[in-house]
Amino acid sequence: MKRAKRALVIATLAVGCGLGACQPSANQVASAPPSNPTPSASAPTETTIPTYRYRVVNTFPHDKRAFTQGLVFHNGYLYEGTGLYGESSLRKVDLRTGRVLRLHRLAPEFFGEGIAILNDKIYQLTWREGVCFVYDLESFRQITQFRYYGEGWGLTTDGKYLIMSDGSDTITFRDPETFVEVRKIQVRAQGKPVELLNELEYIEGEIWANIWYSEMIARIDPQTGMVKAWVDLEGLPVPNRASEDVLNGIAYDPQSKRIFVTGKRWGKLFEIELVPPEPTSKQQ
Ligand SMILES: [Ca+2]
Repeated sequence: MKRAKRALVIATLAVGCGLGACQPSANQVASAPPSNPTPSASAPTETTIPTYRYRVVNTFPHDKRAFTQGLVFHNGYLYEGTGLYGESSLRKVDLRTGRVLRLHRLAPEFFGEGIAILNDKIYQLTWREGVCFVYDLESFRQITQFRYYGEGWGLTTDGKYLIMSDGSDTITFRDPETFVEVRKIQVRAQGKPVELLNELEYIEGEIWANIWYSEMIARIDPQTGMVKAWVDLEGLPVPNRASEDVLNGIAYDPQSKRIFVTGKRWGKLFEIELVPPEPTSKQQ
């Protein structure tokens, strides 16, 4: 279950401190970009990575039972993949009402993960089952499935390749016809690995990635893997939020340039606009 992942991240933060500075809790991870530790005399003098904040433009209802693992906006509708064994699903959702318009339930032995839409097909990863399901966009009928090695976390597309995360600092590009790996990038912020990359979205030539168990989104250069900017989403007004109900859903409407975010079992989905950092202010 995902609780195992939580134990893993706490262990990583407590022991490995692999994200830059040792962070004892998820909240504290959220309060500071993991790769923007306080500069010290010995720190390399690299350009500081800017941290964007946000403004909520619209708020929409979201199914509190949806353990969101993948989110896409396509031709006027939201598509969502949800997780947990026995509860995983693929959904077509009306943005305004949150109503589920089409639903496909995964067999109980599959834990659904990220989704992407490419060439009128929906791709859906599974966490530890090593299977990517491929469905017809309109009918949700399964067309085929692919096998892969390792875990499946986030999925998106640049219009040519499928782009996949697995919880590490690695993102792989895959051929949508075969799911064969074409290339991979290692995600780095100021030279340090950025791990726990989760739900993905390709936005205007960048890969956006939720950092699991934090409120941070990394904006990644798809060629080099370098983090170009952070988006700090701490403080989104999510009612009745439990500890596992983490930020985990980014969708983008390229027609209207709208950005949507939500999380696991959040009762709300937010349309946000970015607020750039003050040019003269010190980074948080
Ligand atoms: Ca997404």
